[in-house]
Amino acid sequence: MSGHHEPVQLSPELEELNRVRHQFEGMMLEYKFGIDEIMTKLNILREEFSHRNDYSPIEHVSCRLKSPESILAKAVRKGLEPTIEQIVAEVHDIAGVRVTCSFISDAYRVFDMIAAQDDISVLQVRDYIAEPKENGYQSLHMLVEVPVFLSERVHKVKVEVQIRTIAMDFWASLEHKIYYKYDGDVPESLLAELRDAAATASRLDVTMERLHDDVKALGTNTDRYIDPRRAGTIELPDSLLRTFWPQADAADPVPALVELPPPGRSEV
Ligand code: 0O2
Repeated sequence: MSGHHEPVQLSPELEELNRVRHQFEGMMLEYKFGIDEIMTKLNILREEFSHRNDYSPIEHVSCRLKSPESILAKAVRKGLEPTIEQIVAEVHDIAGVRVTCSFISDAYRVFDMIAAQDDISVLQVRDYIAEPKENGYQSLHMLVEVPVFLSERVHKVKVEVQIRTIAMDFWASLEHKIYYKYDGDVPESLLAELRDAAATASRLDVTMERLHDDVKALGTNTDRYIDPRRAGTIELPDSLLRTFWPQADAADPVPALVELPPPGRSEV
């Protein structure tokens, strides 16, 4: 028996199918690289804020690559020719990164930090926070282009970054589920409730931001976390200790009647 196999002769149709598959997979890989670049940038910002022990405007970051089925569905919806070139040119949210922030001002802060990076070009901005959609949807969308350094060329990849508050994200996730559950044909009563809920979420965002600003103005640090490795060396301000010791506020605090053990002996 010989170890050599005759090369398998594929039908022209199968060969074409393989060629398109390879091209499509290559395209998806490039979008994945684009996501990787943006995720790295956001994670660097987040870690830098956490290192400074500062308040971070970034609460959470997630990403998704649109599935081939959804890409095709969008291409059909937009009346595109089913070619990779058309898809790349016209479907802008194949690579998606979502940033969740606590407050509306943080969303704009994150936007500015991304837009200010030298290697990023902002291609399009849709500010659904300033101008919510009819259904109540709020979010700040920026379509950016980021260079990806491949072995033989630099490829610029489009990534849609959606920046929103926790309340906006909560609303959008539920609305998205409902929309798909009803296959886009959501009953009017439910749509009205969703609009109401969006208005409530928006009011919550405004109130939370105002409260946060008020607390900031008091100079109270509400954003400090303790690294468990430093638990033994936590700085305990007197004012904080006094709240655990009500007598300390009394005019004549009760002296501690504890007999100290002689030096060198420790009791368990
Ligand atoms: P999925 O499943 O999240 O991927 P464009 O082709 O970019 O000119 P498009 O796609 O309407 O027009 O752009 P837009 O408005 O920037 O929306 C892109 C994405 O934003 C959507 O992608 C959603 O993720 C989100 N989005 C926009 N409007 C709504 C909305 O009313 N409700 C919710 N929940 N999300 C919204 P996909 O492909 O629609 O969905």
